[in-house]
Amino acid sequence: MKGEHVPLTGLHPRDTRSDEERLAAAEAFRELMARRHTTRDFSDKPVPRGIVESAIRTAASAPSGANHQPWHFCLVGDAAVKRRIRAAAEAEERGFYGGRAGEEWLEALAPLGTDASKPFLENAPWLIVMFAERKRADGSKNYYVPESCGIALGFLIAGLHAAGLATLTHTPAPMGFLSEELGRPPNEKPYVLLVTGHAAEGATVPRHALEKKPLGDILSVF
Ligand code: IYR
Repeated sequence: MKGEHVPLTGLHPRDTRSDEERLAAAEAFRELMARRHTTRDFSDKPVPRGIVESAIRTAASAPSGANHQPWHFCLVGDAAVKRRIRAAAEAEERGFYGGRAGEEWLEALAPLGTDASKPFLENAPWLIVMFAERKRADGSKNYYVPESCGIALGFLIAGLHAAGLATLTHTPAPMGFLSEELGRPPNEKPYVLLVTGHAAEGATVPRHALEKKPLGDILSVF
């Protein structure tokens, strides 16, 4: 049975802007997002929790399969918890860089210059650990979980970037230690560890990361 419907009160469909204004708005947003760069050089300058919570609310507004919102966010600012997360992540990463990754993967990572050392897990003021809810707490199904979480993560990164904060999408593999450290239930799987805070003075990014494919390479219009 179809549930109750209410009028659409968002921007649409009464947005009266011209197509020129729409293009200008799309371009302004594109330019804002084009200035986002993943960084691994974080300052330890504190960031008020409210700013990060606002971006998490943006993430939580994302579309999701059957609107089940199959995610949970753990916001970690506590130094001792960050220290334990760093130690566990670096232990996994030493295994990864020490052989588990395989040659092809390590070659792909070479331009980024990453290694098993993850000081930002302690320096940055906030770690946001996003969990994907594979099933609901009562055992019932969720739908399109990775897709839903990916969209929400995109919103989260955009929200933090709009607030002038840098982010690093970190996925130590495997990430099971995060469930343990943060006491999350078995129906949730760690999805990503997003590091956020101010970029350090003199932060750098790999030139390789600035090379985005031109539209002609990624778009086919029919
Ligand atoms: N998780 C590792 C390896 C890594 C993998 C990919 I794919 C990257 O784009 C970057 C890093 C690490 O965080 O170092």
